[in-house]
Amino acid sequence: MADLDKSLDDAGLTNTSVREYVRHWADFLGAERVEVVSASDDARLVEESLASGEIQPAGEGLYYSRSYAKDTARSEERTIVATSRPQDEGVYNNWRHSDEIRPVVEGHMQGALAGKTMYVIPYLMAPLGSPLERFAAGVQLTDNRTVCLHMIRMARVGVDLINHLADPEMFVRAVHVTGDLPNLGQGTPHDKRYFVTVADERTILHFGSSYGGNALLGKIAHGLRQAAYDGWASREFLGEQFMLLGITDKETGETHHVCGGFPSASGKTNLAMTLAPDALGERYHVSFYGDDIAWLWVGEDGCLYGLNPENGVFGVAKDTNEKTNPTALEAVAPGTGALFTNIAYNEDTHEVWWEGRTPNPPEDVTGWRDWKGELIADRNPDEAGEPWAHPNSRFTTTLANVPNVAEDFEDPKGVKIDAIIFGGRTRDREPLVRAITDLAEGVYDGLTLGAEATFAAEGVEGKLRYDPMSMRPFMSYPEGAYAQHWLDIVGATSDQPIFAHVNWFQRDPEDGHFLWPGYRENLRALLWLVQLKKGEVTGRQTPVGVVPLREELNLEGLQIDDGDLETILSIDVERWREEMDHRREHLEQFADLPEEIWAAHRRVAAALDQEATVTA
Ligand code: OXD
Ligand code: MN
Repeated sequence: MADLDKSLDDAGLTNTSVREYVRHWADFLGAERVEVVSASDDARLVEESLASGEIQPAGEGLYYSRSYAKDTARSEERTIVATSRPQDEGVYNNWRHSDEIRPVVEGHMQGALAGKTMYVIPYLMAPLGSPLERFAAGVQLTDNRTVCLHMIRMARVGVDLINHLADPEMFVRAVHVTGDLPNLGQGTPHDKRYFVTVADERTILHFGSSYGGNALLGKIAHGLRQAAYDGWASREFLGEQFMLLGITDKETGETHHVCGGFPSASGKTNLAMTLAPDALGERYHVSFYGDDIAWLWVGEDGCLYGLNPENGVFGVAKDTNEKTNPTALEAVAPGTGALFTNIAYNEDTHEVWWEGRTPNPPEDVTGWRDWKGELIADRNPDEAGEPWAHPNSRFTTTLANVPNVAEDFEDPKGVKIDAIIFGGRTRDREPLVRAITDLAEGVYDGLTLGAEATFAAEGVEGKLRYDPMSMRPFMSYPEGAYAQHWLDIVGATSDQPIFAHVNWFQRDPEDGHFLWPGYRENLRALLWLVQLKKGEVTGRQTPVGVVPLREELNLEGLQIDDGDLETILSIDVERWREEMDHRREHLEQFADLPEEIWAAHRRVAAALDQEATVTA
């Protein structure tokens, strides 16, 4: 491309390593034009995207886009972690040798941008100046303008961010090509999609999708897979699919920070964005840091620190409403610049709707189209019950739009982490909260995290689908080494965070009602956990951790049945003993699991056996 240098000069891109990388790929992909994108280009890119019909207006400063119907979710089967080291193969990382897979994905990409613009998106995952800054830089190349709009909302984007890197070579090379979506054979034996992270080369090659989870390379591929690998290879940090929030006690002025992992459909975003329950709102304020990713490291003072490397929220729209997540609604209100994907859209009024937004869809269907673009009014009677929005429809909005975003959310120092929680949707066995002070038992608990399979296709109804630390789809190196890395990082702290397992989803076995009201009330369990960490309450030791005494839980203003409360604060020893066999089988898959983890498993199992004998 003759005028490439001129484009890069005009954009002020001075990092010569980045320029070389851009040149190589512009040639290889056959791009006709190259355009470097900064966040300040947003308004212009929005105008262009509206003009071309790639996005549509959805109210003042709100936008809507629809994806190709077979391209609406991450594809785990097509996602690969590649390196040149066979010993990097784990159970979940779908490892391939980079020599074998690189040519395949590059083969699909070669020449794919003929006649097209290649956008260059320099970004940082993590605020400028953080101790992990050198792992944060990346440059995404993409053929997709809507992806640029998402990236501007989800990451810190700008040429200035990569011109002055401490090591100009050290940026993630993130190449995204959408591909010819109707002709990629999605889900067939001839599937052409490949989502590859070449972790030891810090290179991401994604071909065949424009869906956020596959196409916003800063987020999952860099922020999670690559970061987890970097954190391990450098021995410096953990990159986890965790939310992060702060709880301020307005009486004492103290703030405590809680982060944690939840398998999908277990309420992570709602918890991350929660507010205090009304009855406790005068005393406590909850602040939002992040809903999806946390990077954790040990600070010079020996405490564990955490930050959210993202700059936005890519949240599931379904079931977001005033009760489940009022802050999310504010974060996508008019004027926020939010971008919706695959919800229902009214082409006359520019309104949007998704299942769960209100109990029923709009009564007057005039102008409404479903996520596939079909007019609702044209539906046959047998399609009447079909959802208007895709179940994985999304909103994309920047962190700064979240009304309770923490004042220090951009502080590069990160925040001190007081507690690490795990929680999967479980109908029985798991109490409201059980705290774990022992490091190996805490890591063991994370490794045996799971959520109940909800669809027959996913497994036996009610049986746990294990999702270690909620990282199953993002694991980039072997699980045994992952467990050891956790023991090493958290073990290097002098003031170790407390671990806990939470569950908002226990049900009455007879009538199925939820035993705990959930949503904003969940803060009560976290308040207790913070108090336990501070030694203000003692709880009751059980074989699987410390559970609250009922008088220790702050229940002010909450109506809850006594029997329900008793159940969610007790341990069903027999159900737990059944679970232990499944846990052992699950852990047995992992090579080189540290002996400390096995010892933790045996201790918990022995304590349960002991309890069973005492109560028999
Ligand atoms: C995910 C996401 O797929 O955060 O987990 O989008
Ligand atoms: Mn996620």
